Amino acid sequence: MYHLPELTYDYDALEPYIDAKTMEIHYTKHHQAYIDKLNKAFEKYPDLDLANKPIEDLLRNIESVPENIRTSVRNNGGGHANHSFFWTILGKKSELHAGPLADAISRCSGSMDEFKKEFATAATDQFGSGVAWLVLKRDHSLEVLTTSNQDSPLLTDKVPILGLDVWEHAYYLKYQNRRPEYIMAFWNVIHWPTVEKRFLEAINNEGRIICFDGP
Ligand code: MN3
Repeated sequence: MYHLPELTYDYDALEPYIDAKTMEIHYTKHHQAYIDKLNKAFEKYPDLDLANKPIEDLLRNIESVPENIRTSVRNNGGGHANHSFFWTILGKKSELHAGPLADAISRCSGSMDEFKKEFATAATDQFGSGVAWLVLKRDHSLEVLTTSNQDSPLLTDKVPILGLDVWEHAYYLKYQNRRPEYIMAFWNVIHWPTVEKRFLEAINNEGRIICFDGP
């Protein structure tokens, strides 16, 4: 059985940028619903013991999941993985200090400000529900992209470094239709030490970073 991961901060910790009510509903209702549906799908294949495998592994190897529940694992498993990731990169305002990630972002996007613009544009332009990402690709390039619905970058062998949920359920209570305001607020609640840790793990603490325009 999959379960909700523990939140390491209170629902109101991200106020005023992300309000407590949204956090509570998002975590206890939306995220829980993905988990419930995923567990339900796994019940069809008790012998495969899918619920004891890391969701990241199932998404990376989605073709290994029985076809009958593959769409459910893609959607609900993606929802579980994406939300579990999202909670960890949020926190009280922090700065990205000089270091490997700051260097890579500056080199690949031109500057931190250019990166923020690129990310915000992608998040704003995502049509309908989805998630905006900074990912590390297998060739060690960094890329800003969006996925639709609850598709995980892991489905296409990309490692999430930073992500922003742009489903309306993530912002509608406070921002209604003003998604760009929510995206601007996001920069105030990123826990950069965790983002940098994700990045360093993804490059095995030593990998060379190239930019998608070439190094
Ligand atoms: Mn969500």
